[in-house]
Amino acid sequence: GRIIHLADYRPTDFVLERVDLTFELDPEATKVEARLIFHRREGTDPAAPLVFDGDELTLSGLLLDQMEMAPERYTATPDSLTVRDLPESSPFELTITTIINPQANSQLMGLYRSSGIYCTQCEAEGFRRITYFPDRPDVLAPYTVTIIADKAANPLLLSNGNYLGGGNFDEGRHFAAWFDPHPKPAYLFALVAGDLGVVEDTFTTMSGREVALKIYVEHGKEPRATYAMDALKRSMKWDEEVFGREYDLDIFMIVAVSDFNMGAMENKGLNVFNDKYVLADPETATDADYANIEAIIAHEYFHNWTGNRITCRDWFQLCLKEGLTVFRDHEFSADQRSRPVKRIAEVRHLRSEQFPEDAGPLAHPVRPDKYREINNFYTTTVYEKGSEVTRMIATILGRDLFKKGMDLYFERHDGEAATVEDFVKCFEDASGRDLGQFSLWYNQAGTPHVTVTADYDAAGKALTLEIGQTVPATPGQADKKPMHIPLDLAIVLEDGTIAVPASVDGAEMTGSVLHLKEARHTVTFTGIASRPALSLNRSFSAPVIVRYEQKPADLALIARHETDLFSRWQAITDLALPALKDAARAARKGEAIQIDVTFAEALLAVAADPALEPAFRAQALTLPSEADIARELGGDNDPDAIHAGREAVLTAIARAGADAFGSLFDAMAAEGAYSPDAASAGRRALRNAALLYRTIAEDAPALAAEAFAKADNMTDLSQALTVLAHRFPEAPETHAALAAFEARFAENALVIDKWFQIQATIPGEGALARVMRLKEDRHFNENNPNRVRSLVGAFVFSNPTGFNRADGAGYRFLAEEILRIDAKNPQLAARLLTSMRSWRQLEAGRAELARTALVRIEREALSNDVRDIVDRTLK
Ligand code: B3K
Ligand code: ZN
Repeated sequence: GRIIHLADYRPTDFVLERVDLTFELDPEATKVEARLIFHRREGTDPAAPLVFDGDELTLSGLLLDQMEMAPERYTATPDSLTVRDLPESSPFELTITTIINPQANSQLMGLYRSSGIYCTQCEAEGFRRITYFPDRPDVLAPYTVTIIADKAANPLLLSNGNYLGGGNFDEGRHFAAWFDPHPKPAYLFALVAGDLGVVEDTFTTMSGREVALKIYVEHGKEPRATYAMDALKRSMKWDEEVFGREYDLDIFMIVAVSDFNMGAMENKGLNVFNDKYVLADPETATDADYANIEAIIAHEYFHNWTGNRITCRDWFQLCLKEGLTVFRDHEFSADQRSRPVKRIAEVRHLRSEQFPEDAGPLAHPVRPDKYREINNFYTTTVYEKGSEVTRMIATILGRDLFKKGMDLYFERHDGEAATVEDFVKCFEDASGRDLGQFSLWYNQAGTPHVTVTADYDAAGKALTLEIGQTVPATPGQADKKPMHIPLDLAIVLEDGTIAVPASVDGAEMTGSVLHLKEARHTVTFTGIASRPALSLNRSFSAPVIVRYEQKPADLALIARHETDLFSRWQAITDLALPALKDAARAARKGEAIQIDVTFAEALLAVAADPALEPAFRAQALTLPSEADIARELGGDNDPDAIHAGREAVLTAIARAGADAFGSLFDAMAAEGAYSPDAASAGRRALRNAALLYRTIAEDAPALAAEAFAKADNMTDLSQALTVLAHRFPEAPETHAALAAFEARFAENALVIDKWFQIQATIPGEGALARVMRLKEDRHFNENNPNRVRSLVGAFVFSNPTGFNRADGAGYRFLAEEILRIDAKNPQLAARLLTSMRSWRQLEAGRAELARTALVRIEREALSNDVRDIVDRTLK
C-alpha cells in the first residue's frame, strides 16, 4: 500500500448528487446495483475521467444514462473503475452492477454474514467492497436503498433513514425501501437483513416529534436489551439538554451482531453494535459491562451530530468526530454517574493505553499527516487524546464560550465535511481568543513533560515556581515547539485550606488555571501565608506528565484536603509509586524487598472514610497496574520483577489494613436486590477490593471461594473467580469454580469470554500453555473477534508476566497467531500486534526475543494492515 499524505488533499472532479442502491440478497451471490447521479465540478478539467474505488470487486454491468457503455470507455480492475468521456456539463447517471459474496467475507468489512444475519461495516473503506464508489468522506449524497430477499429467512430488511415501504414478490421474496434525506458519506451506509427479535420504545424530541426506537437482537435475548434502550433514551435527552442537539429522523435503530471488529458503528439511523455492548442482565453482565454499554450507546448516538451531520473532509480529520464524540460521551457518563470517579477511570485508561502509544514506535499526532492503512489510525491517540484536546479547549475558554463555539460549529458546518481548522476557528470566532499555539496539540505527537521546582520565601510570603516543558521526539518529529498547556493547580496550605494568591507573575492565569506557553516560566505567587503543598494538574486539566518532587507529608496533606477529588486520588497514587518502583528494582537485583508501609496511611484513611463515595474509595485502593509501573520505570524492564514488587506492596497494604478490610467487606454488603446504578456498583467495587486484600493477607482461597458461592450477580461472581484463579490457579477451589462457571454459562458466549479472559490473565509462565490449551476448547472460535480478543488479546495485552516470558515463547506464539489471523481478518491481526508497541522498554534479553518475533512476521506476505504496524514497530 502506498502512503497517503494530508498535504495531497484535493476535492473530487465530480459531484455526487444522489445514490440509489438495490440489493438482491443471496448468501454467496448478492447482486448490487448502484445508480449514481453526478455532475462535473465547475472549474475542473472537462476531460478528466471519473475514478471509483473498489476492493476485491468484479464489474458485471455498467450503464450510462441507462445505455450500456462501450468497453473502450471504461477500465475495471478489482480495486478501481475508471470511466472516460463523460458529459462536460450536464448531470448524468451511471448504473454499476457488482456481484459479491457475503458468506465468504471473513474480514468483516463491507457486506458480510454473522450468525445468519446480513450486516455491513463500511468505515473506513468498506463500502468499496460492496460497489465501485468514490469512497471518501467528503462525497456526500442522499441515499435510497431497496433490499430484496427471501422473506422466510430475512423477515427484517433495514437500511438508513426513514422507511418508505415494502411488499411481496413471487417465489417467497419480498422487498423494503428506505430513504435517508440527510446527505452522508458512504462510510455511514448500513444494511441489515435477517430474522431478529426487537425491543421497541419511543422518544419525543424537544420540538415534540415522536421517534420510534428499535433495538434488534437475537430472538430470546430481548430482555437483555432493556438497559441499552434506557441508555439510549437518556443519551437522546442529554444531547438535547447539554448540546441542544435534536434527533433528525423518524426512527433510530440499533442492531446487535456477534461478529464485529470493534465496539459499534454509528451508521446514520442504523447503528450496528457488537452484542457485547448491548446485552446485559445482572446474572451475566458486570458493572463494567453496564457502564460500557451506557457509554458506547451514547457515543454512537452522539455521532449523529458529531460525525454524521458534520462529517470529516478526509480521514486525517478523524479526531474531529472521534475525539469530540469521546469527549461528549465522557461528559455524559460524568453527568450520569460520579464525575470524579469517571475522571479517574479516564485518566487511568489514558495513561495505560495512550501514553505508551505516544512514547513508542506507533506514536502519531492526534491529527496524523500521513497513513498507509487508515484502519490502523482508530487509535487511543485519535480517540482519547483527541478527547483531552477538546476538553482543554473547554478549560481554556470556560463553559459558556465553549458552548458558544460548539453552537457556532453546528450552525456553520451542518451538512458539511469539515476539518480540524474549521472546528478550532469556531472557538476562536466565538471567544475572540487566538488558538494558534494551542493547535499544536493536533499536530505534535508525544506526551509533554512538565517539570516543576518550587521555592517558598517565608519572609516575603512568596512562592516561586520554575516550570519547564519539553515534548519528546517521536517518529518523524525530532524537534517540537512549546505547547499551550492549561495547568490547573491549587496551593494547599499547612492547615489544608487552598490559598488565594495576592498576585501571580510570570504566566497568565485564569481562575485556577495557569497557561504555560513557553519552554520555561518563572511564576511567582505572593501572599502565600505558610509553606504550601502543590496540587498540580487538577482534574487532569492537560494530558501531560508532571515531574515534581513532593514530600510524602505534602502528598498526604493533599490526599486529605484537596477539594478536587481527582487530585486526592492522584496524591495517593504518587505516595504509592516510589514503593512500587523500589520494590521492582529490589526484585530485579534479587534483593530482599523491604517495604515501609507508612505511604499506605493516606490510602487506608480514604478507603475507610464514610464521607467519601465507595466508588472513589475503591479507586484509592486500586494500585497502579504492572504496565503503569513499567512506564514509570522507563526502560530496561523486567515484568517478573515488577510483578513481584507489586505483589509485595499489595501484601504490605493487606497486612497493614487487615482490620479495616474486614469491616469494609461487611459494611459494603449488598442492600436489597441487585441494581446496576453507579452507587451500588461503587459499593461492590469497594467490597471486592476489600476481598482482594483480605485474601492476600490470609493467603488462602477460602474467602474468595465463599464469595463465589454466595454471589448473586456477575460482578461479584467474576471478581471472586478472578481472585481465585489469579492467586490460587492450582487450588481445588479454583478448579471447581472454573468448572461451575463454565457449566452454568456454557450457552452464553459473552460470559464464556469472561471465563477465557480470567484464565488468559493468570500471571506467570504457565499462562502460555493454558492459553494454548484453551484455544482447543469447544467454546473457542478463531473466526469470532470477541473470542480471539478474550483469549489471545487478553493474554498479549493484559498478562505482562505470562506474555513476556523470559524465553520469548509468548512472542513466538503471538507471531504465529498474527500470521494465521491476518489471512482471514487483517484488522483484528493488526490490532493484536500493537501489543508489541513497547518492546523497546524491555530488558535486553526479552527485547531481542521480541524483535526476533517481529522480524519473523515481517518476512511473510502480509495484509496492508499488519505490514504497516510491523514496519513501524520495528523502525
Ligand atoms: N466510527 C466507528 C469506528 C470505525 C472503525 C473502522 N476501522 C466506531 C466509533 O468510533 O464510534
Ligand atoms: Zn466514534
